[in-house]
Amino acid sequence: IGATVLGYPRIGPRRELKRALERYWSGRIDLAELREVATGLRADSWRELAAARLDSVPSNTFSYYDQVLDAAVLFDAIPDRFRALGLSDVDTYFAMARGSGTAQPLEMTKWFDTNYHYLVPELGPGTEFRLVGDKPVAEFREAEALGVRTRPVLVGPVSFLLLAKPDEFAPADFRTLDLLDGLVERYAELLAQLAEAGAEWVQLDEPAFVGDRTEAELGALRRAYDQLAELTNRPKLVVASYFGDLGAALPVLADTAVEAIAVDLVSAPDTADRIASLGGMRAKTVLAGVVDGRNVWRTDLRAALSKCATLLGSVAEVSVSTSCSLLHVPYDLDAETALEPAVANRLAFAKQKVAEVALLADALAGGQRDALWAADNAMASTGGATDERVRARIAALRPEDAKRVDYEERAIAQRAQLGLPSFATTTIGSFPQTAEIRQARADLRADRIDESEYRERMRAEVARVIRLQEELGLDVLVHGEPERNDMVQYFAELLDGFAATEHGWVQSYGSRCVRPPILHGDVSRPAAMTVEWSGYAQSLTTKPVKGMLTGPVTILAWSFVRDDQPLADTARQVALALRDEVSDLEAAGIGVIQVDEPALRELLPLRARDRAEYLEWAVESFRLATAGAAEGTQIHTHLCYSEFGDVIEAIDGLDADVTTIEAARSKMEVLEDLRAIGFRRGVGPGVYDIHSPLVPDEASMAELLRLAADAVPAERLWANPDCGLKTRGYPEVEPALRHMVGAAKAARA
Ligand code: THG
Ligand code: ZN
Repeated sequence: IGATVLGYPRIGPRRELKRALERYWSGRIDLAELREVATGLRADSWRELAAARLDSVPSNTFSYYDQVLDAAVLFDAIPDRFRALGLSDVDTYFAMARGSGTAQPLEMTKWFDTNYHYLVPELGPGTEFRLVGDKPVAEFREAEALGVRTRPVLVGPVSFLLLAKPDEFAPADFRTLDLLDGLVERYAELLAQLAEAGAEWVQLDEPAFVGDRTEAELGALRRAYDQLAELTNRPKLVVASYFGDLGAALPVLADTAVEAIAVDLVSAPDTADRIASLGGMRAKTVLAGVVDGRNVWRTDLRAALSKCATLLGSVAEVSVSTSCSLLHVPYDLDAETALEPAVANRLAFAKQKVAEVALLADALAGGQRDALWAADNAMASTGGATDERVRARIAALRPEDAKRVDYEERAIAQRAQLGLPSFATTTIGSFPQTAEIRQARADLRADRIDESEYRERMRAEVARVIRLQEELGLDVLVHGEPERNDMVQYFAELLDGFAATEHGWVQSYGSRCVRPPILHGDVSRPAAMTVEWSGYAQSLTTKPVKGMLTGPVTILAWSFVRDDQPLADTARQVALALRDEVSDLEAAGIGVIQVDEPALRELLPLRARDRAEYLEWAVESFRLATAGAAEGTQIHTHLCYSEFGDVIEAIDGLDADVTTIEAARSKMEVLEDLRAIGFRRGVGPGVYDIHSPLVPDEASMAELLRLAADAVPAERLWANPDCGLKTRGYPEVEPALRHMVGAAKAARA
């Protein structure tokens, strides 16, 4: 294979696909126009990759929404509620992704430990896979017509089943893996079609095997690839893994007759040694993932080359590759014009990483190495800028800096200070981002208004949101966060040690993108970040206003983070900056402060053996950020986007006075987990699902509160929505909050 990448971004260098999708959904363009945009983006990528001298160019890495959804539709795993809509193929596909009428969309969940979300296929004992689509074959032919011979990429059959879930009708003993044999037969059919179309190689992604797997699951992997390898009419197979080490799955795959295995040597460098000691690998090609596919740093080319070289001699062929698909990084560093040269010089986005792969493959094949050394030497420095004051402060930390006085004592001080009722009502922080707010931000960016006009508009919005909350009768108010674009980007722009990009968009799900900030040096806080807004809001009301901060783990999870020091060290620096913000908020009269950690679960290591260490620094950094608060200051935290059962002890360890958590959809199951570990502090199990446009009625929320009161004493219960209201509109939010306040009153009575 020589030089390749496991996948490429697809949203478009200027988010062309995002715009086309949203126009198609709103009826402003037709399917032909959407297809034209997609065809153009695919052609551009293939040509670019071929011109960069990759020996093998991936195809079928394009998707209109998500590659797991693509696979489900390809094999006809379409739940009846979507078939019943009677829509065209493409609109059925979008209905599965986004819902339609009363048909709830497929569940969306995090793709391993990344900020990408995939759609969860729903399968049952009655699911009969049929090869009904031709996307991989059609895209292979499309590239052939452009003169590019590609390697179609598919989610592998075993990971597909492990990423899916039983549908609502499946019996309790149904396992999605029960469907393996039927699915493998369909993959065999597809492989035959691809071979006939002229594909020399096909890549099957099996990332599920970098997590802990049972013997039965490893057995399924063995069976699937024994069957596929045995086929006579098929292309050569690469089984790709990423985001970690294959562990016990490596010898399993080594013993099958697949031709190649792709391994992530960035997150699991020791895999190279394990490969050398496995006899089964001698006849195989190894795709050595030495160029980091999910972070933005330039590769240390000398180190990468010697890593590849250690494999020479113990396997049949070594190809140079990325550690995972480049889907997780922005397109092109050259599009950035405002980055400081000292930072830009350390970076590589997708296009630059492709060039690194090609350079490494050349050097490995014994070709010119001058270019390689020149590129390496041009890197200004390998590490981030250090700030001696930050270092000294961290060195001087003592264990008691992460400890508050006992909760019971704090609760007494807070009761005296805040005097809140049981079932106290609050919101999670953000109010709807209206068209006016977005317009003001766009006007500021385009210099149509100046900074002071922008601030005036935001203050007017804060005042409006405060008046609304007073009228609704909420107990703890928020300023509504109109001034924030994104809960991580906003803080990164105000902290030293971070850089922002102009075009560095990365797909989060479907047409939605984020622009992760780049954390490149020691982090510090040049000035207060939120005090002006929270202080202004507090000046307008006698009710307590809750200050709103994003926690250290979430700031790291949703940024590109320096890789020259342990994450725990970086987290501590961010925590200290937040600690100073907490103290400034207190000085400005803010007595309730929320520090959000929605990504606490997301960064949980994929293997159980690594989890305790992660949770220790994650919890410590939260405590460091919050433990400087006075005992009368009430610290809240908010968690969402995940099921929290497996980090429940860590949530307890955060020692927040109040924890608000997504619970409406799971009928308060999280309360059982909290009760089981003897959680004794304040809890706000979200009583309404903000992801749905439906306005919940008072009775249903009162019922949820009563349910909650069976698990947690009423005086420690809060009534709140299950997440921020940023993506909703006022026509839903106002009545929903009115009903929620009514439900709390009913529960009190
Ligand atoms: N911020 C960041 N990451 C996140 C979330 C977030 N990951 C998980 C979760 N929330 C869901 N993800 C998203 C990501 C993007 C958007 C909504 C939810 C979104 N993006 C705008 C778009 O694509 O149109 C762009 C926003 C902007 O202009 O900055 O709506 O909250 N970091
Ligand atoms: Zn949330």
